[in-house]
Amino acid sequence: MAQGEASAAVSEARQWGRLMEMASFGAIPGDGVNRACLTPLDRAARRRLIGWAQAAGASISIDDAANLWLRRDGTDPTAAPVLTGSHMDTQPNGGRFDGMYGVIAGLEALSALADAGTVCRRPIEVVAWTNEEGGRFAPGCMGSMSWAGLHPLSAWADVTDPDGVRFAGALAEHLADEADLPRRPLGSKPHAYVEAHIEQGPRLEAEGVDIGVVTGIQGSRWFTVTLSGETAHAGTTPLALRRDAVQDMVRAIGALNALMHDPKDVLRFTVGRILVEPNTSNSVPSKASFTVDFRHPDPAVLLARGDAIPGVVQAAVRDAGVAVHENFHVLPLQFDPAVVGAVEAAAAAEGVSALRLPSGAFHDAQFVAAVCPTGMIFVPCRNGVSHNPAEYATPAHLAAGTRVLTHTLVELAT
Ligand code: HGY
Ligand code: MN
Ligand code: MN
Repeated sequence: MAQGEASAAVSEARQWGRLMEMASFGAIPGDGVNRACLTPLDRAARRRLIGWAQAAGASISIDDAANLWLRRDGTDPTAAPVLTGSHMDTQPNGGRFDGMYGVIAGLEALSALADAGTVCRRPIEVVAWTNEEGGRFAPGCMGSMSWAGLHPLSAWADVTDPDGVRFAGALAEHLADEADLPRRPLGSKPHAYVEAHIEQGPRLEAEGVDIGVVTGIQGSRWFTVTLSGETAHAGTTPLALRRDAVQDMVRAIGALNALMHDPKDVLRFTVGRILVEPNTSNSVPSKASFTVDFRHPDPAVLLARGDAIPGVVQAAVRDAGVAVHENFHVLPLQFDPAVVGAVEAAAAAEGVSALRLPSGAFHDAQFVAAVCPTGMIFVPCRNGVSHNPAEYATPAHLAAGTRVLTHTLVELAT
């Protein structure tokens, strides 16, 4: 049977070697990786991926969002392709597997199909989505959201990175550097999408299970809160006369902690990035901004508590001006039952243990699901750690995930 022949051709060693080579593009101490989107490091890693893909007989293309596409033709060129993939960009203090595993697993599936001489009816495509992490340019998932027609690329043109580089400029520079690659339109209609990813949580490892059959993804909302006060001399200005942006930031975060309190510990609330101006020890801060990353699996809670954020901040602040801007908003999602079932059946056929679970992390799959039936495959990661150089998954678990992915792709491409 084609599914079994192709998955049997998956090479654990080849996949692990490619993952370790990819980790060298932006390696940081502790086995970590810092490879932001639309950078020379990102482009070097993409060129390496393209070389491997071409050796496996795939054709290459990119779209206006710089999403990178690797295609294995099928017997029916008119058939909608089956799609897999993930992202190549990392957190600034990231690991070797978040995102990259799903791209390399897709490449390994193409390599295994080539080795097995398996040609499916439908084409199979692997995509590396642009800027999933949102670490350099917020929000994340710009490549998949624009591809899905959910958000125009132009809306993010003036978003800047920490060095003040505009997204539009970085994208234009990237596309110019990759002008030799065939360009394809932004947007397409695949038959289905399946993304492989490390779990980024502890459950599979704790229960000794090989595969996560992902049922859906919780909702996420991102905000930036900016407080505008007045700078003054730290030694001469009485506190009663100050408009201290940092003191009001502390009041605002304290009030948000109260709003987001959840004794069941289901709700996720994170203040991850803080910027202060003029950021010197002896000047009263005139400006403070902080990010809010708020997540919940229940849409009612996500909407009610998220909508309350501006009012809670406004009520808590005493002296500074306040601006609250929401730049990312995605509701909880359930994946397509047929794709979830195909993943579960593939795990059984491959003889590996599996359990159904939701994803706490967001993924490009959350936006691809607006276009076609979508599902995900998780593999265990050590102690559930991710967004951390210590992120680790074993070669055997990664290969089992890729065999299940390959089996699922062939099943869907028949
Ligand atoms: O933040 C997330 O959930 C994803 O890992 N970028
Ligand atoms: Mn990821
Ligand atoms: Mn991530």
